[in-house]
Amino acid sequence: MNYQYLKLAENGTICTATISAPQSLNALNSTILGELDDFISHLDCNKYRCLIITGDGEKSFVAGADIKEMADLNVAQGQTFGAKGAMVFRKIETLPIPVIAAVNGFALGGGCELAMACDIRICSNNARFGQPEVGLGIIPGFSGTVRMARLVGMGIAKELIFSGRTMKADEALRIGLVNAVYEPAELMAKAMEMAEHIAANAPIAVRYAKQCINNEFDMNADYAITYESGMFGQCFATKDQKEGMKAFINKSKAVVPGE
Ligand code: CO8
Repeated sequence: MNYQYLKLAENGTICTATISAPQSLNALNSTILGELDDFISHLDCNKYRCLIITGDGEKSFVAGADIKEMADLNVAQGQTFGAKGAMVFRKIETLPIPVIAAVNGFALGGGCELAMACDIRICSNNARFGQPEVGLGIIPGFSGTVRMARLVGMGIAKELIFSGRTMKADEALRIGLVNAVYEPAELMAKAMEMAEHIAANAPIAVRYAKQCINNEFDMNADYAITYESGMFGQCFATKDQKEGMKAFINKSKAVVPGE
């Protein structure tokens, strides 16, 4: 896969996708959204066990959707652009394998929304998060009003989105928007370490766990508990479960075949 704005790298079973449009601080134009869509749609989730998404350079993860491209849109075009971003981000959120956002600077507007569509967020101490859309006369349009409240609670989400203010990494950590903060030079190594840790586990079990957490979020507790029981049962159809438990009982190290 060769893209203009997306740099891809692989390290064993870990894939890293770097959004690269440094002249606009990696702002998302429709070409980049199209490339992300193509990449996510074709990613081999049997080969890779974890995906890391980051931005090129030390200054910015993604500084938002491309304001220059949006400036002259009409209502229908605005809706189409919003829906395109939302659709791509939903594909990321529901990708079978875990996705880590390594936020290496500005994550504003669509950039914060992209990070929130990932399963886990870690960031550098120079990262800045925010949904500044209302200052531009728009609202978050790539599902920020949906995911922010779910991640940090409705009161904090409303304050952040209504004020449009930018938040530093330590506050993002405090409110639970990110899991950990690192020195900029350490960020990618830490993301890789986390990805390798995840990838060392039984991949089908990790997928089922992601599927459960995503799908159960909107279910009532009774449905959710039943759904989890069903998925739990499915684990016993895997070789990984047989190998993993046999290794525990034999006091040996589990080598899970991923089947
Ligand atoms: N879109 C387009 N270009 C951008 C963007 C952006 N979001 N952000 C930065 N750039 C460009 C700048 O215009 C500048 O280009 P040029 O050199 O040609 O003038 C270049 O990147 C460097 O930026 P700055 O000179 O501004 O760099 P600073 O270090 O001074 O400032 C900031 C960095 C604070 C990040 C500043 O660039 C900024 O405020 N950027 C905009 C942030 C923003 O408002 N993001 C939200 C955009 S709206 C959005 O994401 C909505 C998502 C949902 C869309 C739904 C569609 C309907």
